[in-house]
Amino acid sequence: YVTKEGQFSYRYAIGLLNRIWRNQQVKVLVAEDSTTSRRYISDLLRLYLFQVYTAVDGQDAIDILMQQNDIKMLITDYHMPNMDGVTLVRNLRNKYEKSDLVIIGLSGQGEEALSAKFIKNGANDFLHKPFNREEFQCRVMHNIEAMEHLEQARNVANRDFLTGAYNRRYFFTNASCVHKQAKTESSPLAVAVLDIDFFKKINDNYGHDVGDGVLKFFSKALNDALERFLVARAGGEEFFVLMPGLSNQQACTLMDKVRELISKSPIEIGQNTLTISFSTGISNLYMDSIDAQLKVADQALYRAKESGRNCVVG
Ligand code: GH3
Ligand code: MG
Ligand code: MG
Ligand code: MG
Ligand code: MG
Repeated sequence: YVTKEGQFSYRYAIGLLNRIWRNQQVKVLVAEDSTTSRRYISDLLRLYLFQVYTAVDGQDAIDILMQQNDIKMLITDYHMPNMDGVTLVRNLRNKYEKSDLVIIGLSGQGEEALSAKFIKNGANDFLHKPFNREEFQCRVMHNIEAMEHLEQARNVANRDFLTGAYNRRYFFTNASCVHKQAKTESSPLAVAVLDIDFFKKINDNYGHDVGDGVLKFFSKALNDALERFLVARAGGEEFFVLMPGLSNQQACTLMDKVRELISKSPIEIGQNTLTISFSTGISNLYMDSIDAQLKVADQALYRAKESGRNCVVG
């Protein structure tokens, strides 16, 4: 990679290639009413392999963001009919954090005050038009990288390393908010504690790696079956599920379907094919805290184990 100034940087080139390779997964939306500008910006982004979407004004941008829920970056002009760029940013920040959607505002020559306005209303960055190609690319890459670093940090803090499921910390932070809200609204909130049956035997018979594989399978199966709800690995082979809006009976019915589905799914790990079962305890009581509610669910789980496992007790 040779820069315009003729300098060669091996590290920079490798970093850039890596970045471009990963850009293929990144969706970027360009909101710009001028056809020429829109095409120019889109072409620059496509050169770096981004998946590009375009909008002609603020409202159009909002509609596209709703349809494509995994757009990572928005590059928006200021002057647009119906809704200007700054209003768009202000509206979007009610829904998206800076680390969920990167927004870069574009302001024209002699409109320096606009950049500040963009930032104050929640944009991550801004560019003055007409911009230098290299500056544009550097800003875009830099902002995408910054977002990915934040995402990584968030995952390390909130997710379990082995299964990728939410961890205990994330569960309690979320569950206590949901619990408080359910109490104020007097709406039902079911909590389930799940524990794989005779998991120790799987480790003993097949080895720890297969045990790990089973945990990954279990975590994915739960998340797929219960995608509306928060599933977290509480520790070891124990998981929590938070089900706002469900009564005890509804939660038992749902968890029993999941129990049946998982206990009938063959798990293939290396040369081995095995099946597992799990027991579930559910509680749906207005207790003082989520901890108190989990304690009751845990007692129900104990009864499920006592009564022969592979069942739901609520
Ligand atoms: P029960 O039906 O009563 O729940 O029996 P169990 O064997 O599932 O329960 P027990 O608590 O006796 O054993 C749990 C085992 O889970 C013991 C521990 O070594 C294993 N374990 C905990 N975390 C991990 C892990 O991350 N990976 C693997 N492979 N095993 C784990
Ligand atoms: Mg314009
Ligand atoms: Mg146990
Ligand atoms: Mg167990
Ligand atoms: Mg256990």
